[in-house]
Amino acid sequence: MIPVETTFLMIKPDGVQRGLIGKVISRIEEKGLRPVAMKMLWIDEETASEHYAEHKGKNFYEPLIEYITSGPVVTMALKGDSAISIVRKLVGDTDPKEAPPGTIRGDFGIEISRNIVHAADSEKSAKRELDIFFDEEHFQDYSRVEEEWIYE
Ligand code: FUP
Repeated sequence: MIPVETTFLMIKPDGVQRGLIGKVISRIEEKGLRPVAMKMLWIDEETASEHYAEHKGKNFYEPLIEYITSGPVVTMALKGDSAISIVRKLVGDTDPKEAPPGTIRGDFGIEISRNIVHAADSEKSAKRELDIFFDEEHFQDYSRVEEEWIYE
């Protein structure tokens, strides 16, 4: 059976400011993943600290919170076969210097503290992060006509 998953992706403030929203979404769509929820918002400190709770106390935590709350972001839920690992591969390594060309961070970024996008790294974090940013009513239940040509 195909392991259909829903993952969480965020275009961070630098991605929005640099006009990369369309390019990031294009890569997701072209790969064949289905956006099932999408929202633009300006994250407050409380939500930022919940989202990045695992990094609290680390030396990059304060600048990270400042960065993620510095402007609007675009959040989305993406559904498809193995969506979590596929999106992590499309996004590339955390440090854009290490991320290979062809990945979002590899093509558009240089510094780790300005790495354009966030993507959930496991089933557990996908669920946790989707719960932070979306309610049940935000998810759209549909399929794309081309899916019968993407999946066998
Ligand atoms: P990722 O899952 O790829 O977003 O990476 P992490 O959860 O490990 O880190 C979250 C964010 O913290 C990264 F997107 C960038 C920032 N970070 C730094 O600024 N410096 C570091 O040394 C590690 C992470």
